[in-house]
This record gives sequence, structure tokens and C-alpha cells, in this order.
Amino acid sequence: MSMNRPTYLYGIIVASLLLVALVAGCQGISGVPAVLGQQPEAAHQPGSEGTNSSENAEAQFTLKTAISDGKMVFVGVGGGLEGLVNPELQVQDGDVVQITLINGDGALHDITLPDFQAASEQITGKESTTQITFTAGIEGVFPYFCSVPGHRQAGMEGRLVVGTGNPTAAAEAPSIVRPATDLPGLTAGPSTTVHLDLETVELEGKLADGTSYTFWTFNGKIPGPFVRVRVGDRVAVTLKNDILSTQNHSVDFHAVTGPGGGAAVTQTGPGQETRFSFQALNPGLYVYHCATPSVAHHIANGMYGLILVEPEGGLPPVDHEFYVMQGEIYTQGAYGEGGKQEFSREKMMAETPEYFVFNGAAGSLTEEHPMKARVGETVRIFFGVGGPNAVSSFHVIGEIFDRVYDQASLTSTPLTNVQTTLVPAGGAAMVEFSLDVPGRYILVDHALSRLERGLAGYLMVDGPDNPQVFEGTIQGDSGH
Ligand SMILES: [Cu+2]
Repeated sequence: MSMNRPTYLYGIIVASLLLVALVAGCQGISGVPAVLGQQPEAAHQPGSEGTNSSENAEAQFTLKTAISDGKMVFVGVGGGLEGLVNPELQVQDGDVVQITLINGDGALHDITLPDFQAASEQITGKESTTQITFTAGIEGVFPYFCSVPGHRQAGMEGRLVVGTGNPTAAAEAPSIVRPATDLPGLTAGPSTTVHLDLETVELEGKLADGTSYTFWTFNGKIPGPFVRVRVGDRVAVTLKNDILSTQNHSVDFHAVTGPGGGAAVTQTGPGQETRFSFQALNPGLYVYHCATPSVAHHIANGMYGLILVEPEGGLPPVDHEFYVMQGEIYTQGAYGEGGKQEFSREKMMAETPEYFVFNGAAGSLTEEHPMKARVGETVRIFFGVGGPNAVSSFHVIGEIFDRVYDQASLTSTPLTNVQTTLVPAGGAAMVEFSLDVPGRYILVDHALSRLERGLAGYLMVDGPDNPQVFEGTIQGDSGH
């Protein structure tokens, strides 16, 4: 394949990122009505950071839980919020915000704003109260809700509008990308019990430059941790669901023989923990994923990973192993639109993602964490598709797979000399190749429209030129 190709493709990626930056500058949130409800300022709040100035007023609100039209809701108390159902709370950027919650119906409730790591205690019994105080240090529109399972869905949700409501946080949203080099080697030895701790965490992270998204993760990164065991091992799984989660979560390992691959016994509410164990009977490379309805939604938000069950005797050594997974992200805004993006169920059901990503985000394995190796070395890629929906035509531009462990079957004879390999949704492949020529090799799904929706990874290969295998000058490049 011509070496001009990577340069050309790089141009497309750069152009796409520029587009993101342009669009990010002119996004607004429409449909945000003005709000009357802020009560007069009160005394200085405990927990404030001492940065108050005249334009940095504090904000206090009181909400009461209630049943309204058969739905569970928050109702405003006092000031302009009096009687409003799930009132919109308007504050200024930097305000210290205090929300008092009164239990009006006697059931168990709380108030939670995960974007500000703010969660009240759970209160029960009529007229019991609780309070949260936090600094609204990010402009944007953020949900507040009751985190008791089912209550948000039953209607207990409103919005906090900070400043103009225009999100400025996207550029600063933390990375949720797991580098492709983040995987353990096997500690050799006889069969043993492997303890695996998974924590399901929902967090706002960077989806692309200038764009953020609320991801759902195993252990805070996408994909989840690479799990490496040997056939015959017993795996003892503990699944903990973060207290600030809005959802129940679970885990289904395709390496498990048993109900739901574990999902039948790990449906776990926020703040809860479940356990199960299984024996790894079949060697192979397997996907695991959250299996809480809507399963496709949980997977699309980032809840997948790989578990390797090494065959007897282990895998042959290579110089580099990489861990890469493909997924789809269904945002309400179009690809490249800036700001905080919300999930689109309509697009998910139509199977029309805006983003295709390796390891959770656009640019994850290009600008952020390119893979590196040297001429003369051997490379193994554990490649999986979380999906939830698209099949990958996995290909490395400029290379040929010496061996493909098709369908991630590690006990069959591998295919040899393969250009592109099909990896199904919820499936995996293991590929190996040696490096003969320096340059930038690009991991893609050869359904190449997806490249222009964020799907690319770089393998940067350093070392001496090898004119016998490849001779030529890369245009616009001083060469290697
Ligand atoms: Cu989940």
C-alpha cells in the first residue's frame, strides 16, 4: 500500500478536528427558559471556598419530594420556585449552591448531582430533611435527581443551569481512554484463583476535542481492564457499583459457562456490591460487557472489555502486546459538534452512530496514546468489538497480518497472511505480525467512512529504513 495514504488520512483527521473546534465555538443550549426561583441570599455557607465576590453570589434552594399526577417528583418550596414541579435551578458560574431536600411523601429519597460529586444522604419519613452544598464551578446544564433505584425514571429529575448554560467544561473533561499498552503479562504457574475487582463508574469524559459525554465504564476507563487468566483458573469476581451511579449495572463474560455469563447474579444497584465465581473452561479471547437493560445502551456508553483465557502452555512471546476495542457512540449532536453531548436512543435503535471509536474516544490511539514499536519486532493485537451493533473489518494500513486467530479461537490453526479480518459485535480476534519497515501504520475498520467518524489508531514504528522491502519518499515528510 502506498505510503502517501497515511499522510492523506492524517489530513482528514486534522480537518475533522478543526471542524470540531469551529463548531465548538458556536454551540448554544436552546430551550432553557429563564428561571425566577432563586431565593434571596443567606449567610455565608459552610463549605464555600472563600472566593466569593459581589458577582459570585451564593444560591439556596429548597425542594420537597411529592407525588404529582402519579409520578414521583421534586416540588419547589419558597420564592419563585413555589409549587413548580422539578424546577429548573439557575445559578451563576462559581456559586456555592445549597439545596435543602424535604421529604414530603415519607418514602426513601435523596438528591444527587453526579457532575459535582454531590449526593445527599438518603432520607425517609415525612418532613425529614437533608442538605447538600457544592460549588457550581462549570458552566452548563446538569441533571439533579433522586438516586434511589427507579426514582429518576419515575420522574424525580430536574436541571441545574450554571451561568449561560453553555458548556465550557468539554475541553477540560478528563480522558476515559485506556492506553493500548495497559494490559498485564501472565504470571506463569499452575491453575489458581484469580480475584477480579470491577467497579462500574459513570463519569463525564472527553469524547473528542471540545466535546464531552457521560460515559459508563468498568473501572473508569474504556475499555474495561484487560483480564488475563489461564485455562482451568477459577475467577472470583466482585462487581461494585459506584454510589453516584444513576443506573444498575452488571457483567456478562463470554468466557463464563453459566447463567447470563454472570449477568444473572450481578445486577447491582448504586452503592451495592455483588460477587460470583467461575472456572475458565475454554481457552480464547472473550468480550465481557454490562448486561443491564437496555444492554445496547450500557455497551454504547462504554461498558465492555476483554478477558483472555490462555491455553495450556500460554501464548508464545512477542515484543509488544496491544489491547484495542472498537465501539460506537450515539450522540444527539452530529459528529464534531462541541459541548457536552447527550445520548440518542433514536440513533442507537436506528444503528446510526455519530462516532466510531477505538478505546472510547476519538483521537484515543492517535494523538493521545499512539502505539510504538521498532523495526524487527513482533506485535500482537488483542482486538475486540464492544459495539453494540457494528461489525469491524479490522485492518492495519501498510501491514499484513502474519497470523490471524480468527474469531479469537486460540486452539485452531491461525490463518496466515491476511489483509483484513472480520470481527463481529461481541467478538474478538488476535492478530500477530512482524515489523520490517519504519513508518506510521494506521489501525482502521476498513469500512472507512468510520475513519471520518473518529476511528483510527497509530502504530509508530521506528528504526532503520529497509529499502529492499520498501523504497520511496513520503510526500510532505522529511522521512525517517
Ligand atoms: Cu451498565
